[in-house]
Amino acid sequence: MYVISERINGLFVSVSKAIDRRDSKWVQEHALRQLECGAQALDINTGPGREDGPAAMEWLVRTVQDVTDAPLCIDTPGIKTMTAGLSAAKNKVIINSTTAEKAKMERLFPLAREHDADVICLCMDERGVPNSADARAEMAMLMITTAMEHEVMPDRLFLDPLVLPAKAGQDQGPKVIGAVRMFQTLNEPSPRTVVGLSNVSNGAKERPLINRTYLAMLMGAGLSAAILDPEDRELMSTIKTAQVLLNQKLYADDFLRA
Ligand code: THG
Repeated sequence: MYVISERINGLFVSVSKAIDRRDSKWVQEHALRQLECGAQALDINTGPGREDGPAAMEWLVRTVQDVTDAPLCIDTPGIKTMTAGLSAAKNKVIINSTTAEKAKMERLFPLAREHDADVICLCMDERGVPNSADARAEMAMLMITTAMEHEVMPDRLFLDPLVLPAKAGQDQGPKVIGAVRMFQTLNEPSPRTVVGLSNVSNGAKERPLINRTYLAMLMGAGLSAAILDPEDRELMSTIKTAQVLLNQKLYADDFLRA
């Protein structure tokens, strides 16, 4: 299970304020703490509605890179902000994300080639999010074939079925799990899969419980990566436990500490 920390994200007010005052120390301490908690990569997102998006992204990428060589998952829908982040990056990068919109793919796959980046392919287009596992798999296949036309091979992709809040549409929960299963049949070897886990509990009570329960289910369906909060200790324990139960890690009586 590849753990990408969700918490360098301007959605969080404390992060947004740290970006505003260009507080390197605050950002660096948080990045290091997330890595100590077990994150293997960091999602980097300057947050919504910023006029200084590209400049803020460039600063954020440089600031984080000054203290770690961990891969950065550059998270923005804006092409200018994405380009600024990629140009500043010297660490390994993951483009987060392209959608199945033709115009986005035509811009982002060439950028991935230019910067030797992996790409998250989000199941969404101008008509919105597909409403079934099948429709998500069909859209994922379109992104795989379009990537290949741009010489971005399937092993550079992460397919994201797009997790939606359970509170807004409970029927989407099993559809996303089904999509994760289907994605793995779309190529040989199986393409990697990723989700933004915390979306599922948006607006709900008991957020950590919902997040860790859903992650265990998704791992059972073969999920390979997740953007999540590594500072949630019970969530990280759930990952280790699921890895033991899925025979991905060796059992020992003290597997949680090991
Ligand atoms: N797929 C991909 N990338 C993504 C997502 C995805 N990036 C963004 C998001 N979804 C994953 N990251 C988050 C980060 C924060 C929250 C949810 C998902 C979150 N934040 C609190 C909120 O909005 O209520 C912030 C509240 C606070 O300030 O504490 O829930 O699906 N590829």
